[in-house]
Amino acid sequence: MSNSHTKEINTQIVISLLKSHGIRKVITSPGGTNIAFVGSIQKDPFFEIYSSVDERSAAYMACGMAEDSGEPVVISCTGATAARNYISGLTEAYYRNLPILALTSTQDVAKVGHHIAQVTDRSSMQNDIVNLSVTLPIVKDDDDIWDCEIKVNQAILELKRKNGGPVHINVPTKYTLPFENKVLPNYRVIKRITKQDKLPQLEGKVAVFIGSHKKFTSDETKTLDEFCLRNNAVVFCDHTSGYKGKYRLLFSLLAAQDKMDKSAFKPDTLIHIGDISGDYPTLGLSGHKVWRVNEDGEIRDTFRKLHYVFEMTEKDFFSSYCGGTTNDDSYFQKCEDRLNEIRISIPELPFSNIWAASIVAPQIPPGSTVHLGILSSLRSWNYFNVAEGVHTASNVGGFGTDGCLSSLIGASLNHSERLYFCVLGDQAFFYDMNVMGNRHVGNNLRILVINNGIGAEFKRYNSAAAYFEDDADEFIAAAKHFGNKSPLLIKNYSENLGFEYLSASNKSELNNVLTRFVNSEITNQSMVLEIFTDSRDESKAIELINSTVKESKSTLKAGMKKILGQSGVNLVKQIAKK
Ligand SMILES: Cc1ncc(C[n+]2csc(CCOP(=O)(O)OP(=O)(O)O)c2C)c(N)n1
Ligand SMILES: [Mg+2]
Repeated sequence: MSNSHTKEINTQIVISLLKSHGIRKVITSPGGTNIAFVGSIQKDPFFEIYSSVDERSAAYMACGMAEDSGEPVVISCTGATAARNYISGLTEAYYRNLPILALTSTQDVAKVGHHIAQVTDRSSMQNDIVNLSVTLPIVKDDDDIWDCEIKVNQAILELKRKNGGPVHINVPTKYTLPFENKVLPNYRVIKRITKQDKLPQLEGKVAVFIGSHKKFTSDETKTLDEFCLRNNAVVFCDHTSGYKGKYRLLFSLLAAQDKMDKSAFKPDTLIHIGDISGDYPTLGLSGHKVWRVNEDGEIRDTFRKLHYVFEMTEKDFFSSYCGGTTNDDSYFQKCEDRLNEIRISIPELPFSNIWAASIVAPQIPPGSTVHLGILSSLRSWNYFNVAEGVHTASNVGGFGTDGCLSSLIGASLNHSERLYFCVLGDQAFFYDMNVMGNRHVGNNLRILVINNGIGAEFKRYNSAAAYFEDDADEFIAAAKHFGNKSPLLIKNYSENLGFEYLSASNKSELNNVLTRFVNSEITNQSMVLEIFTDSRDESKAIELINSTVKESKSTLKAGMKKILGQSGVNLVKQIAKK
């Protein structure tokens, strides 16, 4: 019985992370729902445990203990009205920034409101009792484990954040018995590093992943370039990342390869900066450990591998790691060489958004801006570079099909002497077309509409909707709306609003009108270029470009073995046979 612990994983995670963060002091109050926690720690010499029947008193004892020792103190109580009695002590802690972790146990929160004895609703907190309140799930799968790890780390880190203060974790139990004698598993610890802290050492191959990002200043670019030079690092970018420095790799083309072993290109440490990214393929190349750098200091675990969050500016972070003397750029060279090899091997693609991107992207005049519609257009253009001096953007904050043209036009009003391009699908165009009639619209717009008469995103060979084949057309991909690829609808609408209209239904027609469309001079009228494609060709083009590299089965197997080990390979084989 000595030192045995609960099988309930949510509580295991709390205990494991209390230990990892060095939190020892606990004041428990008697009850049934906190048996999982108290029964697990009561014989554990790591913890220093006190008992208090009165929860109000426990919370005030914690105030005194935390103030006197400078250490965080955990208070643990059960359901019924127990947690209500923490309120006065937590109020004291809140106004004095005392690090108290109120761990309130409960039956399954789904029972709230169903006249179940002892189940009370803890879903709303008074404004001035804790700085953060989280409720853990009962763990049923890996997603629940992840949810618990993040919430518990967040709560524990909040105890000391800024001036520090009380936090609340609500943890449900199923009264699971028996307890186990096995060693308590380790769960992922996330640490927050500020400018005052000692910085951890960078390990292994280093890549920087930039999500959508504000434009980089030349000073910021210089600092990131210096960081890469000193650490043999690379920068994974897409058209929303804004970085144009020396170590930029527009990596989607390599990352999207379905039949390639990409393990050699994965970093050991990935530095994550910027916001949301639509570069799905590169998001899959995260390597082993992720460090997030952002002044907001928030735990944003995009890759589910976060180990540190650096609450500081990117410039402070990157310049702090420029001490070394390495001048090695072998990682960058290796990535760039492979990327270039793939680029020149791209097979002949059918007439499609991707094919259009391959010929339009390189011809966008420097000094222009390009707005890319989500998801197909951004993905298509992420395979290809644009000239230096072309600014690219996409509405990846909310990934709406609804505002691409409006955002373009808003941007274009800033500089009437600059060209603003946009690439978007038919559904996105028809959604937002009224803005083309806005009276402020100038003659600096070039709008490329990929009209495939459907949400081709849902006709992709690797989309979940592919399961339904043609049955996806009517409602999932919403085919045949808006004139069903009418050759006149967009033409008449744009011309009546004073736009010049161009169109193409195949490669040679597009080649014929392209010079006009990418003319670097501002002409008298803004332009619309509508291209008519077929969603089957759209899907085929993605499939073809994603299998530009065709590695032999044995190379792939060797790569898989490197990542998964022999037992992992066997497991994959078994699953594949089913
Ligand atoms: C406001 C909004 N509604 C729905 C969606 C879901 N959605 C994502 S892509 C897409 C289809 C877009 O079709 P289209 O603009 O024709 O581009 P295509 O995929 O055909 O290139 C839809 C409906 C969304 N992202 N935003
Ligand atoms: Mg479409």
